[in-house]
Amino acid sequence: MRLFNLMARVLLQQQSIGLSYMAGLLSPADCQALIQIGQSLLQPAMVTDPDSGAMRPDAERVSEMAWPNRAEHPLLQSLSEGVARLTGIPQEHQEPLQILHYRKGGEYRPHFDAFPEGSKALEQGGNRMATLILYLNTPVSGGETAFPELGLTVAPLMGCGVFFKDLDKKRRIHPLSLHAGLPVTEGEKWIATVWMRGRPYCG
Ligand SMILES: O=C(O)CCC(=O)C(=O)O
Repeated sequence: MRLFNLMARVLLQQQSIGLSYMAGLLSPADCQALIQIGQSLLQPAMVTDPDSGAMRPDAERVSEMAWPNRAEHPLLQSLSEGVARLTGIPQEHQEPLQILHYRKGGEYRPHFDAFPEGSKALEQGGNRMATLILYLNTPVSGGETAFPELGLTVAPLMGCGVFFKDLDKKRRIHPLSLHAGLPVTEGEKWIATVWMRGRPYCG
């Protein structure tokens, strides 16, 4: 993988879902700027309903989210180009970057990012093939991203990120990609998530 910041380095890899946990992807200034963009647009977090493809609230997801328009923020444009270079997945396959804010107690319970067969959401560019979670701050405690089927937990450290594949070789939901944002036990947590589809995104 090519990293979008020359200072970045891979800290941990896990072959079965092509997971890479990387440090130094974003500078502290970029993290702060992304948080500021998010702060101005926050709304209660929702999920993509697999049946309808529309957004809806979900008790599994206790956080607030922002979906900023890439065209309005040069930083989001360069981040999107960097993500395409990093992952080797064309920029057009990316869903718009999502900024998430968890307060103390906030969490995202175990879930898959890919959609089940027959889901209406698949019409928006095929399934989610990969996820990149970027950590924009370091919570005081808690807020790790856990992969329960892999027995793996990665720390939410400012500027770090975790990339993994959501589908297996037969393009079915990869059972090992189950993941969760563990409860933030002190402080707050900010992340930016990029989901990449199998074809150009048309949501
Ligand atoms: O907050 C986290 O660490 C996980 C976020 C997540 O699972 C997602 O955005 O799909």
